Amino acid sequence: MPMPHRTQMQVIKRRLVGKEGTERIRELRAILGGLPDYRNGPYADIRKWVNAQIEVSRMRAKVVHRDSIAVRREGAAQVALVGPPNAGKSSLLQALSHIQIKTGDYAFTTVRPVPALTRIGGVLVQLVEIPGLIEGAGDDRGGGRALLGVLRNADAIVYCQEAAAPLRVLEIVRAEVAAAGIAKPAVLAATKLDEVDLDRLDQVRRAVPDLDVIGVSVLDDATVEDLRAAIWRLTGLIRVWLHHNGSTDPQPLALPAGATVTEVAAQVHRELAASLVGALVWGPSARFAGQRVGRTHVVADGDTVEILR
Ligand SMILES: Nc1nc2c(ncn2[C@@H]2O[C@H](COP(=O)(O)OP(=O)(O)O)[C@@H](O)[C@H]2O)c(=O)[nH]1
Ligand SMILES: [Mg+2]
Repeated sequence: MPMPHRTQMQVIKRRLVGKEGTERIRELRAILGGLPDYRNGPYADIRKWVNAQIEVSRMRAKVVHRDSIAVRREGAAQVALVGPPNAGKSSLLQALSHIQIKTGDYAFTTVRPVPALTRIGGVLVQLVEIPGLIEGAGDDRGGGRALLGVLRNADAIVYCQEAAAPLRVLEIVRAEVAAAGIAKPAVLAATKLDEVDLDRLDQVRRAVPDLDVIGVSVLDDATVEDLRAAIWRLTGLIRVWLHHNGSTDPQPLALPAGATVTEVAAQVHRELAASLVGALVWGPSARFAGQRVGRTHVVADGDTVEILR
């Protein structure tokens, strides 16, 4: 004869078959409500098991939620475009990366992060538009917490705000990011520059002294290129060209500032980093063209390097 608590366990498991996510959690809570409240013995164990199941289901629900919004990293760095709806983020993404994105005049046109690759000085950098990060994001208003999660993974932030808009709007967004404990290198893109007088940019600069302010209009290519250059500075990366078999690669490698010749080799191939004995260097970090250096030589932006092994 089966013990009653064992039967109970079978009944519980049957009730859970095919139930996922919130439905499963709801069922588990109902089961919990129907269990006798014994502190010890088999029923206490069942209670413990049900509670653990609720915890696991909750965690799964969270993970699924996060994954569905996570952005797969591509390129040498990931830079997030953050700002209120209608600030011109999608338009900038489009202007910087030549991709086709739907833009609109109304709030919340974009509801999910939109990634796009752009080439800056020969290096691929991933831009991610964070849709309307607004007041209360930390309390998960408008799915804000998942968006903050995307921001947490980024290497740098471009705050976007209409040059004409009151700066209070930017303060709200920055406060939200700071409250989430996110501190990244950042600039402010003062957007739709074509809609304001030139002295407005000076006003913005005075009001936001702690951020580099770049005035930009998608109607003015030169300002878009200014922003592109500012984004590159934000990444903190340097570019090194690889010379091998008598020619130099057309595309540079991107490395963190302070990288050594060994790290250059590692980016080409892990084994190359192990087998290299030194390098020949042309450019800013070399005392003379073609200087022979050791494994620990620190390269500089604009160097050309030939690995020796
Ligand atoms: N005049 C002008 N309008 C712009 C500029 N950038 C974006 N817009 C317009 O502003 C509106 C909102 O732009 P959008 O890129 O969707 O903003 P998002 O919500 O921040 O992504 C659209 O109607 C755009 O055409 C700009 O540089 N100048
Ligand atoms: Mg948008």
